[in-house]
Amino acid sequence: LEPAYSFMIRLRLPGGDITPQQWLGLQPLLHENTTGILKITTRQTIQVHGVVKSKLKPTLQWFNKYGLDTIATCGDVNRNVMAGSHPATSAFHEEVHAFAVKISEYLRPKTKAYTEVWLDGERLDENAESEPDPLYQNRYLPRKFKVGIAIPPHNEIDIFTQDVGLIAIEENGSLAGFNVTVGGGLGCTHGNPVTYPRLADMLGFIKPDQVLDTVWQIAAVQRDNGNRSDRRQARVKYTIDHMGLEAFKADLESRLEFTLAAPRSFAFNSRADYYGWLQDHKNRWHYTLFIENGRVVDTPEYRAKSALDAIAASNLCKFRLTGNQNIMLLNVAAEDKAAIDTILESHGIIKTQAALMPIRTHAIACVALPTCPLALAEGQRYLPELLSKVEMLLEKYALTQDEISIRMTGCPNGCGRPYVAEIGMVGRSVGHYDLRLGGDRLGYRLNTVYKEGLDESSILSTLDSLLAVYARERMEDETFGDYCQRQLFAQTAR
Ligand code: SRM
Ligand code: SF4
Repeated sequence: LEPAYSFMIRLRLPGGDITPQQWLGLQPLLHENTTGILKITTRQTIQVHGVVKSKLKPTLQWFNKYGLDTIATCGDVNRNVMAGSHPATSAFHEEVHAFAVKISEYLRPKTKAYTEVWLDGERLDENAESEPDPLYQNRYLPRKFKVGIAIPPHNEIDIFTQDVGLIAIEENGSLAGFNVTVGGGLGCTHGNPVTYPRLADMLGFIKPDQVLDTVWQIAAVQRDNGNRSDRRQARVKYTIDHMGLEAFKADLESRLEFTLAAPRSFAFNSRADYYGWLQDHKNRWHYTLFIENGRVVDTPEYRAKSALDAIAASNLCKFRLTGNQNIMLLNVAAEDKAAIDTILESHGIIKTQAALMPIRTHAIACVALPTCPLALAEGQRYLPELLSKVEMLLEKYALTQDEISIRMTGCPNGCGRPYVAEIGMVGRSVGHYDLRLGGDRLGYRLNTVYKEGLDESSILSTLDSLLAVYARERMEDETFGDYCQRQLFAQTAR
């Protein structure tokens, strides 16, 4: 006998793409081997929980049958590569989005252990030397490593929170290259000031054919310089703060056959998903479906899971997961829109989604309790309920259409990226959160702790007072985050 271990499993889905066939293929497995709930994560992939040890191997074999794997979705390696999801953001969206798969493959650990252990692949000779891996060698990276690609003007992936960010730059209607950012990261520990959330620095500009080398070599700089004795100081952000940005860049350029050019100009104008139908430059249609905190479930009014299963069965579109934990129905031909609309309508999606306030559809919460072993407080199980009370405050002050970004995590690790929200709530203990305010709407600025360890009534009374004055005194087009920054923190920042 041994303890009843059960596992969370995450798929590798660079850029969030999953085919309808793969989606359908996962469904019987969900019921047989997991808690039955498919969870869309903040890095555009899928997690399942509750896989008991004896079901691990059959589950991974099942994934393999549908061309899916879980390689490098956890551990000190390059994680799921994110990329702005909406094709309507740019005429060269597809060209840029494709880099997610290329980077994921290029930085994927080359070991065949996955095949050997889980897929009954050919066993390695016991006496063989360890498998060579040019990037991870025999030691992997000091810590997890995250790469994201933003396609302006949309910053859905929160580019400045990624270890490595690539911002696509358009010039004369085509892709000129990418601005490269380094050193974003959010995790920290309560009471440990040497850990902190940090926004990335701008490193320079590269051409499209320099992307793979650049990202690979940044990982190599981190491999060789990152802190291997203290995991709390091991992310790229600390390596940069320790070495200095110039030294980090010099080390990188000494490994490349080119130097980085000066960064080019760009601007973001949105970060939340564009819900409903939107047409792209090729006249294809795309529908974004709201999935609260990424949990794909049916409720009586909003039968999202059944709708998605029916749409997958119709095979009229592709599926793409977004960095805001939602799902897109991609590449719908004009003549197929009506069929999809019928499914969406009959499952309550269109009507219910249209009635939701933007504060809810733009919110993010991490998994937290009961499955996350690091959770100090609730996340996705609680935010929807709290939001109903915040919505009453918005009604009181005629702010129901304000697109305030609110994010909650059950601990300071930052899985729901709460440090770049206008209202961030970070769990301290059961029922208590640090209330962080003053982030901007687009992800350019970190928020600041306003009050520590608040319970629900204190969160609501604090927001009540602030929203009352915001509604009355805000400047034209001023967002709640900018208002809080100006009123609450401008003095301390000076
Ligand atoms: Fe995360 C650890 C869930 C995105 C920072 N994260 C965890 C673990 C695996 C807990 C653990 O180590 O045992 C959580 C699993 C909970 C569960 O029960 O499923 C967990 N993280 C998640 C997800 C599922 C949150 C969600 O609700 O969507 C996201 C999965 C992403 C994916 O598909 O790969 C998730 N995690 C993030 C992000 C956001 C992002 O990547 O854009 C961050 C902040 C950005 C960053 O990395 O700095 C994040 N997770 C962490 C950290 C803190 C890392 C640090 O530098 O300190 C940990 C703890 C750790 O690594 O020691 C962690
Ligand atoms: Fe768990 Fe903390 Fe991440 Fe939430 S933020 S999923 S509580 S590690």
